[in-house]
Amino acid sequence: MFRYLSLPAALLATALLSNLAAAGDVTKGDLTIHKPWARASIGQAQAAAAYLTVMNKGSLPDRLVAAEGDVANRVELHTHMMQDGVMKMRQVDAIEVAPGEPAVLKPGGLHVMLMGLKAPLVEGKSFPLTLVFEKAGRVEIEVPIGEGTAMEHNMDHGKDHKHEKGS
Ligand SMILES: [Cu+2]
Repeated sequence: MFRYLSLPAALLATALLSNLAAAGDVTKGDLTIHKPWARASIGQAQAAAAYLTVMNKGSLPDRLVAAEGDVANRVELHTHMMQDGVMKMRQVDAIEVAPGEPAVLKPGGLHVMLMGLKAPLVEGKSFPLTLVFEKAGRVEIEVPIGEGTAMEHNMDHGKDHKHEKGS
């Protein structure tokens, strides 16, 4: 049983490792910015969000204190939190990046908020963003647009292979 399962597990591990070295990752000092992405904006939407993971290989904590970019009039660090039973977004002063504890910015959680988009975010394109860390300083990244939608789609399929239809 174990041997039967071990091959797919090994393949999955290989896939995860190659994902971790994805093109577009940016490393500065002890920090690696992994898989930045933003969802394509819809119609005349004025706001959007960018997501990414920050990994810290060092021994000291760092903090993401700001994000800057020409893509929008205002770029802020946000989180989601429940308030009176309603999920709301709130600006945060900083996002901690502790050693060995990746800071994950993702839909429904921490994110880089883009308010007042200067142009729609078009799938397949990308935009530059500057992350400002307390210790590592400024890190320039390029944020692909639309990739995350496809990624989530694949993940949904991975969780449910049955595709059962109700009768
Ligand atoms: Cu927000």
